[in-house]
Amino acid sequence: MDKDILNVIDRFAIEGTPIECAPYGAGHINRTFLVITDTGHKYILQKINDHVFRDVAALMENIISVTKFLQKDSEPGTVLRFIGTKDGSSYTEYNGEYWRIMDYIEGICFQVSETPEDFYNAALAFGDFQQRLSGFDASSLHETIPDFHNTADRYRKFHEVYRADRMDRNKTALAEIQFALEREELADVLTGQLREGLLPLRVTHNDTKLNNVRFDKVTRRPLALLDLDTVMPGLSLYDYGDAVRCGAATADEDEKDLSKMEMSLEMFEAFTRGFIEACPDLTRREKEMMPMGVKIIALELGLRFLTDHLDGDNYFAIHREGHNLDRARTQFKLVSDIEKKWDMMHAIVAKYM
Ligand code: GN1
Ligand code: MG
Repeated sequence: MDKDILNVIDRFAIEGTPIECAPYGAGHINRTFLVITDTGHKYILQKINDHVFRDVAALMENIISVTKFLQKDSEPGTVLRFIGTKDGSSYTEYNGEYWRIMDYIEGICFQVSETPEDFYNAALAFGDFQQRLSGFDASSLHETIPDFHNTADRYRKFHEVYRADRMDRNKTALAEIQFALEREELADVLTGQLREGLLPLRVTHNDTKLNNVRFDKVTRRPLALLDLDTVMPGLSLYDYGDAVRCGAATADEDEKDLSKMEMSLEMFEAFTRGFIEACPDLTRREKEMMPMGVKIIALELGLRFLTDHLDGDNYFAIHREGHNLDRARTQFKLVSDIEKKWDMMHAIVAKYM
């Protein structure tokens, strides 16, 4: 095992001595390892990406206060539990890098939903998270990534990168740039309604991908939500929209064969039903805007991938040339399919109003 990593682990009050430490998971942002100790305990060790999360102390404060709040009336093992350092901090700085450790939660994650039933169960988990945090003071949270789901601001950054064309890559993505520009008027649809008080500000998870839900291997019921890094004040539609964008999609986020990428209405319905059921707090307007939530989040993520491609891949880790462009294309294909199925999506939501 790497000596520096052992030194880092040694600072935390874990049980046993580490005997194994291996890269783990499919995240794009932090570096994640599974650590096993001689007493059989399993932990997740993460190096926090402080390029993305500029204020690590604020990030950890958010996570600790939300997990403590949720732990109050939860079964053990259903809310992330962070292991403090021996001197009582929730993270440690080592050679200018930031590290934290949490309990490993046994179970499985899905990259793509296998059945509508699984996806309905995921919706119950995300809806329940939303519902339970309606009693939490959103204003006490730090905005760890300012303007994270502010689509208009994502467009502003896109225009900046596109105008500069520093990497000379605009020419590789003309159709995608056109696609994004044609839909720019959508950018402020949800944030505008928030400003006017038509949509409520809530505590949101902000990264509600299916693979951030831990499921029980046997019962396939949701156990816990993972990756609370982006817990911030936000809109329920961002959480709902991102979950559907990811879990109702029929292909992986970086699928190159665009014909495989569609939005499954069956999955859309399963998630919508579960989310509305688990979160009775949702207002009529929030429900009416559900299809818009999915569309805007898919558009926004496609735009983020596209911007990162044009800018030289500084944000999302890539594993092949053009990876972020492929990801952008796949999201935009999903947006097109949502546009085709627009009326059907509204008809489905109406069934559960
Ligand atoms: C990033 O690293 P991961 O997979 O948890 C990103 C999300 C994107 C997602 C797309 C902090 O999440 O916003 O939806 O990639 N997280 C951050 O796969 O930017
Ligand atoms: Mg994640």
